[in-house]
Amino acid sequence: MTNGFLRDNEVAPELDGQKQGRHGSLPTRPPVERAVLVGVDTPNSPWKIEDSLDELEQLADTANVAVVARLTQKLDEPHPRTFLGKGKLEELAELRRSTGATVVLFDDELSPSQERNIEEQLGVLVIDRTALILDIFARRARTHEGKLQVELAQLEYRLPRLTRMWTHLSRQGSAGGAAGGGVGLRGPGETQLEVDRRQARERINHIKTQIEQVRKHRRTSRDRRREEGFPVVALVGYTNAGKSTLLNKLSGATVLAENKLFATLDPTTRQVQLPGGTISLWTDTVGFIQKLPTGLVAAFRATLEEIGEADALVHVVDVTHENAEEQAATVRETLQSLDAADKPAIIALNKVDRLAPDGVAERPDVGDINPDGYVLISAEQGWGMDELLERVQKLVDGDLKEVRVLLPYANSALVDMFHQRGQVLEEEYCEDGTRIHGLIPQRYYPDIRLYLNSGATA
Ligand SMILES: Nc1nc2c(ncn2[C@@H]2O[C@H](COP(=O)(O)OP(=O)(O)OP(=O)(O)O)[C@@H](O)[C@H]2O)c(=O)[nH]1
Ligand SMILES: [Mg+2]
Repeated sequence: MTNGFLRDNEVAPELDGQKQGRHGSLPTRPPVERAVLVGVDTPNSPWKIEDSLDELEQLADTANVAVVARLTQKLDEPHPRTFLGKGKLEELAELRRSTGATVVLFDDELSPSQERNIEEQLGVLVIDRTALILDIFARRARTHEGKLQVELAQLEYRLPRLTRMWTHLSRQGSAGGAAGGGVGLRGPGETQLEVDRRQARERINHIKTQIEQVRKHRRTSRDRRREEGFPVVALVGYTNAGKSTLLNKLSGATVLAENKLFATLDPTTRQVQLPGGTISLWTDTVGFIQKLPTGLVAAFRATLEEIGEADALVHVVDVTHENAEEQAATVRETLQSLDAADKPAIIALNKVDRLAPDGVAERPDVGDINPDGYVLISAEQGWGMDELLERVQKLVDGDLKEVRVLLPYANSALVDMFHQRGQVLEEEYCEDGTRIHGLIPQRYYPDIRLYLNSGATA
């Protein structure tokens, strides 16, 4: 199914389909791979190594891989050839043997040659964080666009690594995954390798063209939404923060929400009515994660354009997570890389139902992305929803603008709007309509522009 590194295609397709259910959740089945996790602790990494490995373990769990051991090394910088130091690599080989692990997961992206060197020494499959995330993405993608994006990212990731894959496959064929045999077998595979490279490049170009088409289509539907004047709110945040749960609560949607990383991959948009009566469109998007390689962010650019086009952002933070601050920082950085850091934004501190009664006072400093306020919410319990929506309404309404208008009686809805959403300072009923002097939110300015009456006083 995933065309991935990890053996998930051992499940019969009909069983797989059955268990996916209507939300497309992943079937739970016994893990087929056993992994050792490996992390390098460098001075400039913002996360504690154990926290980062905890997250890697969650990723492994999501990919249905059981973790049997961990290994870390403190280094000023990773070793250019083998990522770990020589002694540590030997220790890893021993640990791998004694635990019977079938795969070794590295917490950072490895260069193709590092991967090859480590694999040669260990004799088992070596997977880095990027490949693991790609594997999960491949399982999660449901829409045509999502699948295209994942396939493109996978192909681009694999192209420089094709030699290594061939070595691995040859080994599997000859010695059942045991070390040895790789070097000798590389010769006959060489021509095939060239063919594969060319095919991969052709496929990459083909997918790029297709993605461009989907993108155009998306742009058209976004333009239409814009013409219809619905403000667009994008839910952003770290994976597992509760974005989908929030969208479900607010809109009655049934987006898959579960305690797994990257539950959401394809964006979903639903209508949410704001307190002032405005219909807004909320888009739930892929969650962010630390060490998400720039290549992968780029692959999701089309999807993330939804964020770029949004009128306002709601940054959902799992305030109960030990690394809430680090997670929020990652989200800020990712938004910066998407040029979306100065959009009007509200920070929704979620899962407050899990905090001890006095826990709110200890809430972590999650910084801000141009914040227009913090709201404490529980998406699951529905707490804080009114306040959140009230703030979003203010955000999409924009600043107040002073105007003098003469609104025709035939257009009484505009008078109502003025009273509900703006502030009426003076009002007078005249022969040809209602004269109003007052303040209205920026957002409604286009509606009344026709009736501006600059000279006369109300
Ligand atoms: N206790 C509690 N749990 C919550 C709350 N909101 C979400 N959760 C749980 O947190 C987990 C993740 O929720 P999701 O809504 O899937 O998170 P997400 O941000 O959409 O995650 P991705 O799609 O993976 O990026 C689920 O198990 C939810 O039930 C909340 O307010 N309180
Ligand atoms: Mg989600």
